[in-house]
Amino acid sequence: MIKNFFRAFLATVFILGAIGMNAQTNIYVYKNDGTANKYDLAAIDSISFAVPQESNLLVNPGFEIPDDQTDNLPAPSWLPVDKNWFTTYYPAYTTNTWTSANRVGGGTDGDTFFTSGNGTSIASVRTGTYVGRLLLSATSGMYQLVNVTPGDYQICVNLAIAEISQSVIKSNEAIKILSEDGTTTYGTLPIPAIDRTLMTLVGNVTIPEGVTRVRFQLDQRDYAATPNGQGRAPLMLFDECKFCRDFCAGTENFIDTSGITMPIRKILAEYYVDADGNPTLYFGSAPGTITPSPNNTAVNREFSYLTPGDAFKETQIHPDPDTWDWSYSDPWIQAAKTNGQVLRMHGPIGTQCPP
Ligand SMILES: [Ca+2]
Repeated sequence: MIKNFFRAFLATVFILGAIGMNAQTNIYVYKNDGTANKYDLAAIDSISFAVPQESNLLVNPGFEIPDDQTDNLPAPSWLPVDKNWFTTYYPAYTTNTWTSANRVGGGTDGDTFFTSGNGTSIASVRTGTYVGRLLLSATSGMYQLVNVTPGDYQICVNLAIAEISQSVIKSNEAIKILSEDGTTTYGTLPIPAIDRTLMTLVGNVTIPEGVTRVRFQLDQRDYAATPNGQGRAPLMLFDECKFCRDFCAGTENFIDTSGITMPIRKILAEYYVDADGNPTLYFGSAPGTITPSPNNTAVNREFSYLTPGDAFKETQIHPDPDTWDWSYSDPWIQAAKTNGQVLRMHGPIGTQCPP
């Protein structure tokens, strides 16, 4: 009896000891890159593969509550960036070497932005009726104040840049997470200098201890006093901005711009082939030049299929009953071989050689 009790006592002690030794307050997720994430068990509510509802901290993130299209009344929740912020945040513009970084120029429209609902340049970026718009040739910006707790946040912004022909997209503009007064930078998301392309920018920022409020800011600078107007700001359009704790769910619904620069022939080769790799769709160009142009790099980059305009017609190849002339057609054959293209000959009978 005592023996059994003693055994039970020992077993109990052992179990308690094991629990005591192994009691953990953290859980670790090991990733295949060799790193691991640590989570506090007390802070975990549940673990799931389901994508959680995002909690976008921005109000009016798609600018669907518009302003009054004037310079004076910002859209609800979005505030204009005062022009003095630019000259405080960036070193003053002192020379006309407009290519140097971190300058800010004239900016007579320093605090203007407005929402816009029309114009062909925004058709591809707009969701809903309106987008936020930073003016062409204006130093301008908009921001929201967001209550935060220290930790990791994600930024997601739909962005389109237009009117580059009248301006220069600076390579050092960025979406910013700043202190409430705009003087401290917690994180930036660089804006690529790409014209007329819908971009979805995604980035992360860590809010440090002690910070309870930040400003989520979209801005750009115009360098008015530059040679030949080279420093003019383009038109920037924003829509569906997100600022979320940890990460923004639903980013899979953003349009992925990574493939937009893919040449058409590469898209066809990747997505329009049968099981044996044979093309199921041909998409090409009909160059009007009589001989292939070595400088026609856009055609060769984009198209795997060509129909030369006149080089294979009877007027070139067989201009009279005794003459055969391959001087125009042979270079096309050679160029097509060099560039890996299929040629569809337009001829030999055409409108230039009626019977
Ligand atoms: Ca919108």
